[in-house]
Amino acid sequence: MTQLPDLGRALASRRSILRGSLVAAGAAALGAGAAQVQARVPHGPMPMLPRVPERLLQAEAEVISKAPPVDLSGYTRVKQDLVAPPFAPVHDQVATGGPKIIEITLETTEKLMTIDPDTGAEIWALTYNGSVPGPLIIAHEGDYVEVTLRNPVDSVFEHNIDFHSSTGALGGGGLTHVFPGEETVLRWKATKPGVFTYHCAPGGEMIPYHVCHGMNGTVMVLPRDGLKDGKGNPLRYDEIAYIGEQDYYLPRNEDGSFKKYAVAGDDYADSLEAMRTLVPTHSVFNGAVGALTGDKALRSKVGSTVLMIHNQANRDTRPHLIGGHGNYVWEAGSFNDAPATNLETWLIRGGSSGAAMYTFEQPGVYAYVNHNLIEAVLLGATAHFVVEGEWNNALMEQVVKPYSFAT
Ligand SMILES: [Cu+2]
Repeated sequence: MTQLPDLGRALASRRSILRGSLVAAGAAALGAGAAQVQARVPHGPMPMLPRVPERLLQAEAEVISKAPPVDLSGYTRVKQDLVAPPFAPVHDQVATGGPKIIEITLETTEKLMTIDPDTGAEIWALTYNGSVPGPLIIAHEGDYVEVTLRNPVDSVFEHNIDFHSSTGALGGGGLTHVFPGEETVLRWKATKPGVFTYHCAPGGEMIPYHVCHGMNGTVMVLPRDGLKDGKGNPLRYDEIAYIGEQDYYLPRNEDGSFKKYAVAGDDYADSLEAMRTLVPTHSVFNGAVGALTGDKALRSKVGSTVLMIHNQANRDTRPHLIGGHGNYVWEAGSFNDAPATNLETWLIRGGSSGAAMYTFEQPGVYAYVNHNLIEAVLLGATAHFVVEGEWNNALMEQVVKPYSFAT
C-alpha cells in the first residue's frame, strides 16, 4: 500500500538523494519535526519508509541531471497573490498576452482550528497558507505555475505538494519535500484545462493523515479563450465561490466528547485509528461547521452568474444547490470536455475538483449542500447563498398560504 508513494518520493527527491539514504536512516534523518512526532506517538514508532536501493536513487538523479534546460523565452513572469477561500485571486477569464510563469507562494502552516463552535471540536490542522481548503490557484492552459513551498521553522511535520494538474514526479510530490525551516521551488506546465485538486503527500500513512487534516485545495486551469458550452459559445462568470469539502476523523474520549491535543501531531496514533473506520465525525465546507452560513454566507444577486468550484481530495460527494441548478457542470473537472447541462445534483469524485455554473433567477436563501443530507445536516456540509433581487412570480408563487382546514 505504501510502496508507490514512498518509492516515488525517494526516487524523485533531489534532497533525499543529497542526504544519502533518507528513507533508511530512521527518525533522526526524517528531520526534527518528524522525530518529535515519533516520540509522541503512544502506540509505537511511526511506520518507517521502506528502503529504496541506492542504485535507483542514483539512476533517478542521473536522469534529472541530464535533462536539458527548458527554454522559457517568450514567457512573462507574474505574481499571483493568493487569497483565502471562498474567494478567488485576481485573474482574467480570457488570457491576455502570451503565456506566463505564474509565481505563487504556499506556506505549510500548522494551526489549531475550531471546526465546530457548538461542540468545541478542534483539530491541529495542516494547511497551505492557513486555510482549509488551501487557496485557489488560477492559470491558463500553456502557462507555468512556479510554486515556492515554504515550511516554517516551528512546524512539526515535513510537507510537500502533489498537483493533479501537473505531469511527472508524483505531481511534483517527489520534488517538493520540505522539512521545517526549508523551502523549495517547483515549476510545472499547465497542459490540461480544468479544475484539479492538489494535496500534501509526504509518504505512507502521513498521506491520508495530512489530507484529512486539511492539506488540500484546487488549481483552476482555464482555456486561453475562456470557458465554453458544448457548442463553442463563450461562458462567463461574474463571481467564483470556492468550496472545499473536508472530512475530519476526530478521536473521541470515552464519554464521546472530542479529544483535545496540546500540539500538532499529538493526535497522530488516535487519528489513524479514527480514520481506519472510514466514518468521518465531520464533513464540512471551508474548514468548519458554519464557515459559509449565517454572517459568513456567500452573497450574490439575481442575474449574477456564479462558478461554484468544489474540491474534495479524499472522498466522494454530491453537491446540490437547493432552489437552483447546475446550468453547466464540469463534473469531472476537465474543461476540454463539454459541460453537462441543467443538473440537479452532481458528483465530485474523491480526489478531484469539479465546477458548476449557475445564474440566480430568484432572490432569497439557497442552501448549497452535500446531498447526502445526513452529511449536510449532521456532519456540517452546508453552505448558504444569500441572493438579493426582485422575486419573479412567473417562476414561483405561493398561491395559498398555509392555513388550517381542520376547523
Ligand atoms: Cu503536509
